[in-house]
Amino acid sequence: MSIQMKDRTEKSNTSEKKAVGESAADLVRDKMVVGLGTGSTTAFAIESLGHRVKQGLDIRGVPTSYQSQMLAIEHGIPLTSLAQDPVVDIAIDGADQVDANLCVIKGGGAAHTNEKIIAASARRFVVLVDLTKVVEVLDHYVPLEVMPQALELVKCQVRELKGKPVLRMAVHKDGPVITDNGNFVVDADFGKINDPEQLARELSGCTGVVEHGIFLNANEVYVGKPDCEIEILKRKG
Ligand code: A5P
Repeated sequence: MSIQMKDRTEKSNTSEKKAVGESAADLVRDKMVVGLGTGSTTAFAIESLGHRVKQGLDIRGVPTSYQSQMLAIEHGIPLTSLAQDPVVDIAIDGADQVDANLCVIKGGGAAHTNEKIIAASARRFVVLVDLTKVVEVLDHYVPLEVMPQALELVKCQVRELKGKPVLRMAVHKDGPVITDNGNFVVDADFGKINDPEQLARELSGCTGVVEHGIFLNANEVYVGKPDCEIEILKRKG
C-alpha cells in the first residue's frame, strides 16, 4: 500500500465528517447554485442536501468529479454546469490539510483541478475538515495533475523546487491513476511548506502541470471536532 493510500484509509473520523458535512449543507438556500466537492466528507453534505431537496429545496449542483455527479444523482439533486451557470453561489468541499491562514491542500482524490475551477467560480468557498487535518505548518504532499507527456519534465521541475515527486499509482487498475480529465497525478513532497503562496506560484509556473492542489481562496473552514462540535475558521481581513 502506498503512503498516500494509507493516509486516505486510516483516518476515517466518520462522525466529525458527518457533522461538518451536515452543517455545511445548512448554509445552502433556495435557488442557489452549489459547487459539490469530492471526497468522503463532502459526501455527507451531498446526502444532506439530497434530503432537503426531497423536502422542497430548489437548488442546482455543479459537480467537481464523477464521484460527486453520481452521488448527486443518487440523492436527487438537480445538476447544472459552469457553462450554464458560470457563477456558483457556494462551493462546499473537503481538504487533505489546512493551516491557520486558511491555506488548503487538496487533491487526495485526484479531483483538485475541477475542484479549483469550481471554487474559483464561487462567491463563497467553504472547506470541510476534521481536526486531524488542521496544522500549524502544511506538510502534506501536494498533488499535481500532470499532462501524461510531461511526466518526466514535471518530475525534473519538482526536484528543482526541492520536492520529491511520486507518480500516483491506481489500486484497482494496473498502472497510474488517471484523473477525470484523462491526466496523471504526481504527489510532490516538499516537507514543511513555510510559504504556501510562494510554492503555489512556483508550481503554477511548471510546464505540464495542469493544476496543483494548493488552494488559497477558502472563505471559511469548518472543523469537525471529536465531540462533534464545529469550529469555524474565517479568513482574516
Ligand atoms: C479530492 O481530490 C480531494 O480534494 C478531497 O476533497 C480531499 O482529499 C478530502 O477528501 P476526504 O473528505 O475524503 O478526506
